[in-house]
Amino acid sequence: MTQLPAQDRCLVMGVVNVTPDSFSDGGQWYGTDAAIAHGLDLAAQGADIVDVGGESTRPGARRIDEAEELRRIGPVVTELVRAGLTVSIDTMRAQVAGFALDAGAQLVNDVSGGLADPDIPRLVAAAGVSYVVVHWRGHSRDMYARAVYADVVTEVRDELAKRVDAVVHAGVDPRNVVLDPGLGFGKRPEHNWPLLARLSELGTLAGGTFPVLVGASRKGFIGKLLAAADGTPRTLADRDQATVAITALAAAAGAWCVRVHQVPPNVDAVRVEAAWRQASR
Ligand code: PMM
Repeated sequence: MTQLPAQDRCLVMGVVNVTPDSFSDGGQWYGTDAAIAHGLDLAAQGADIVDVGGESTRPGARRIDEAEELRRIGPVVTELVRAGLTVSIDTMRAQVAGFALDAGAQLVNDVSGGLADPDIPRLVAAAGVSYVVVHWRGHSRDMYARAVYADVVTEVRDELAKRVDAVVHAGVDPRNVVLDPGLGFGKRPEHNWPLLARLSELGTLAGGTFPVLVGASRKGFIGKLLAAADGTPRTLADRDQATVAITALAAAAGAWCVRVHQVPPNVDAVRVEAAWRQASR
């Protein structure tokens, strides 16, 4: 893979949500200055990549318009690239991806895998950057209506394979494709665990082998697993330890990168996993 940091360990992508309403850290880094400072902090804490997003995809979220998304991410992407960070743009819109690529972003993270805006793959192809193709069945507003699976791992693999065919057909170099099972996107808690448990199968499909990105950080299925005796989900702030556990297990299963909100303990986890793996050679 070109242009992205190369490490002999799973990479860590830090999340910069420039949104007032993301489920995981809604509003905390909403203003331009706060978001830039947060991105710089994440990089200083060891994030290999920072992922900048301006549109919340929380369950039930309604879309914002393109001008608003651009207004949110524009100065943040520009400033973080200028500071020398490896920047990923988290968007489902070609205009937004195009802006970020012109500003120097090195990765497009499209949670719709090219389904929401079919112009994204062409842009990615022209820029020659990496493209995260996430498994997705539709917008957040009513995504649970589509969370129906007979065999979630097989269906996610088959649907991702179709997306890989489509984006490669649109010109994306297969060597630049990264796959993501899309934890929580049109998936109920019980759908996410088999995808994690069989992570090593997800990267091999459509006749190729692809790096896999895992975005489990603070998600609802962790909150449900760790719910109190009365069923109250574990609070967002107290899901980071379990996120770190998933990071270690995902790295051991061969994940290329984990997307997380709290960087330091996840960097420790991938370093532990790398030392463990190297010692076993
Ligand atoms: N999850 C969210 C947003 N972007 N991108 C990728 N590649 N994979 C994910 O699982 C993913 C994502 C939603 O979480 P957030 O509100 O914490 O950003």
